[in-house]
Amino acid sequence: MTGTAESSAIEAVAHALAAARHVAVLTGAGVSAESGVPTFRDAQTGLWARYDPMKLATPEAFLRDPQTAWDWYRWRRRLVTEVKPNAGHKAIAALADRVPRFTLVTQNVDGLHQRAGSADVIEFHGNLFEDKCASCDLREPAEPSDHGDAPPRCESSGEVMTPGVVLFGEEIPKRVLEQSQLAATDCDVFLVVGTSSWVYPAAGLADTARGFGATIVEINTEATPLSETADHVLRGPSGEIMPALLDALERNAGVTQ
Ligand code: BJW
Repeated sequence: MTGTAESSAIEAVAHALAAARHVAVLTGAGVSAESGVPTFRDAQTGLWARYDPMKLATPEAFLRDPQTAWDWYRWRRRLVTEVKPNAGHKAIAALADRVPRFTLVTQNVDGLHQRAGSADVIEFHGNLFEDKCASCDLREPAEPSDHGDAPPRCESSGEVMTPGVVLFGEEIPKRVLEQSQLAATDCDVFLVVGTSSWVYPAAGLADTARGFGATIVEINTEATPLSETADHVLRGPSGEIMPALLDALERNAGVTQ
């Protein structure tokens, strides 16, 4: 049991999960923090201490200084290949098998949910291991390359490519947005795990879910704009809270069988 969230709050959420027909989960960078992937708020470490990640994740950064933007994304690609999914990712993957219907929407681009065993993950902000051309829409798997290598250019348009992620000011792919909104309107419990709930339209999914009657649960180490309105707030690291929730759900199932 985690020493942070109240055990009564964990039991209450487990109870809601046990009764749910459809559980939807929205995750953010905090879920990968315990694997060693810095969050956006914490990302100004070491080599990158001088840079604001929120400014690097923009089309303007790629226009102004593509080399620096690419060096940052290549550094992150390398980092992510060197880390492993943590107990939070694994508990989310296991939760999918404990409820009748399950949807996982992640803002993360690191592929760690899939490596933990989650299937059909909706990648709201795309995937770090693709390159895309903003000019002709060509997408291709990322070539392994190093810090300092020239930014990749599209073989069709000749333009500098960007990683296959959704940068600030870019549109969320239509199908991804529709699938996520559909899950938010249909679920009975909406878990919001390890996200600052600042970045839209992802942050708006909790409002949609609430509007359609879902129980909203926030799992986060810190307060966020969602904390005030969530039905339950489980304060603590997702690598502790998610396994504790899963255990409580199993106990609940044992009692009701
Ligand atoms: C833990 C933990 C542990 C730590 N356990 N927890 C409405 C109002 C105002 C502005 C807008 C609006 N609608 C749209 C906008 C503009 C903008 C926006 O939202 N700006 C805000 C900053 C205000 N949105 C956009 O630009 C979006 N596009 C758009 O709206 O397009 C419209 C359009 C229409 C038609 C034509 C064209 C356009 C796109 C947003 C794309 C965001 N992209 C990024 C980069 C992705 C690629 C990459 O990874 O590099 O996505 S930015 C960055 O933020 C990344 C993340 O996915 C996203 C969210 O961050 P996240 O995951 O919440 O991380 P952090 O670091 O912020 O928080 C971590 C949390 O974890 C913290 O709360 C910690 O406490 C917690 N934590 N350890 C549990 N162990």
